[in-house]
Amino acid sequence: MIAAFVALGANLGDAERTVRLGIDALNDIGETLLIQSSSLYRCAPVDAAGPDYINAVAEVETKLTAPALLAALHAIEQDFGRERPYPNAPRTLDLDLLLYGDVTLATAVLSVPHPRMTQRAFVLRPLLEIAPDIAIPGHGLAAAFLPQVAAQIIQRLSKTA
Ligand code: PH2
Ligand code: MG
Ligand code: MG
Repeated sequence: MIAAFVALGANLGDAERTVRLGIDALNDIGETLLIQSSSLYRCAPVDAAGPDYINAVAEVETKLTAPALLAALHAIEQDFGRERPYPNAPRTLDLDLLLYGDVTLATAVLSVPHPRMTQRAFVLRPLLEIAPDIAIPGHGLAAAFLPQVAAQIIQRLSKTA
């Protein structure tokens, strides 16, 4: 089993409900177990426009390959009515694969670690809530990047599980 971390984000419709249901949906992926999930966070959009986001991070353990896990995440996004009219458009549900064990890979369809994760409070804060000592392959401790994102507006909401 590989430990993987998934970022959830939503800023259309009932985003809190969607992120909670999205976390539940991770447990329905084949050969994959939901291990833990962070609180929900309300976050100003970063490099994007539109309503505030609800963000969270979940840890899963999976027997799937990274591409197969990514395909399962995309299938869940489709179940929630995801449309992609333009890059970073507001979305019902976005599921990003942040970390897949200690694997580093960059292909046309998938890069892990997620290339922008060290620059985003909406990823780092929930990730560090559930995995305070986590290292990002090639980058060192995730916690070391918190000072660089301190100016991003983010508010912790209730615990999800
Ligand atoms: N996702 C983006 C771009 N900007 N900002 C916040 N706060 N949360 C997100 O999930 C997010 C974003 C592209 O995926
Ligand atoms: Mg994203
Ligand atoms: Mg995405």
